[in-house]
Amino acid sequence: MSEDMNEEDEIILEDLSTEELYELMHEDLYDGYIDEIAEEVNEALSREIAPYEILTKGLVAGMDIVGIDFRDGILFVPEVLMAAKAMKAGMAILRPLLAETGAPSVGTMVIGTVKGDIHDIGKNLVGMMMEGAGFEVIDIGINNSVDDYFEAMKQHNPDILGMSALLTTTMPYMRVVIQALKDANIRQNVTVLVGGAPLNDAFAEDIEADAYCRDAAVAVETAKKFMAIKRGEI
Ligand code: B1M
Repeated sequence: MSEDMNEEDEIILEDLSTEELYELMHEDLYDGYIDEIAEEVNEALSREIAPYEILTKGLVAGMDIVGIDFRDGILFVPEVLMAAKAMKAGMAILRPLLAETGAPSVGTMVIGTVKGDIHDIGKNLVGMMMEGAGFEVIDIGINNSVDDYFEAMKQHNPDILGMSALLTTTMPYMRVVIQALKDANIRQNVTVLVGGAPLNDAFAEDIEADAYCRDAAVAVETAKKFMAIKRGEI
């Protein structure tokens, strides 16, 4: 997609407008250029652009383009993995800044991707944003069975259980986890929030989750709302 490395090397980031910088980030994410993405995120930060804007307009928008070409058979798994690595490099720079609120913990969340599913970028993003909003986040990673969720809940007694699924074949596992919570008579102890590209409100309602969260910002808002209800504030 982008020019060869020599031409790429000639680009002087400081000379680019912010829109051009975002476009370059989209291209470099597409090409899986880890170092370049890190430099571009740092350049954006040096312009005092809010970390959340860099995340959404630079990284997430770039990953959307990767997703479309993956769907259309233009990109394949190895290239998408490289793009994912570049995205993670950018997110690693932004993570502490997004989490830098200094606020006391407003609640605890256990979050993990469900069994059979190894997608973790969206989940990581939700975790970062939740930390940024003052939540204590326990990220239990990918491919989680009912037992994994139960173990984490036993250990951390969270206010919120977050589940992520990116595949139409793995999203039904959320129902399995919620049913297991009911069977163990602990469903009422935790707010269950679910998210991931193939989900929607109707699915969340059908599986009896407390809410579907379209993106990380909605996850934060929704979690805060449920915490306020729990504390009897609304
Ligand atoms: Co996969 N993949 N993938 N993939 N992959 C999708 C999901 C797909 C839609 C691509 C496509 O066809 N267009 C498609 C699923 C189709 C379907 O099920 N209908 C797909 C497929 C088919 C597959 C494989 C089966 C491919 C194969 O092997 N043949 C395979 C499955 C592996 C497995 O899990 N068992 C596979 C593998 C991979 C990679 C390993 C190469 C890589 C994952 C790397 C990683 O995550 N470490 C990958 C990627 C990167 C993608 C796409 C391109 C990008 C996903 C992503 O990171 N998006 C994706 C296409 C797409 O979604 N556009 C695709 C960016 C991220 C910020 O968004 O994850 O949606 P998202 O998260 C958002 C919201 O959804 C929400 O907030 C996040 C932030 O705003 N959210 C939550 C997510 N989780 C939440 C949890 C919450 C709340 C909100 O809890 C409270």
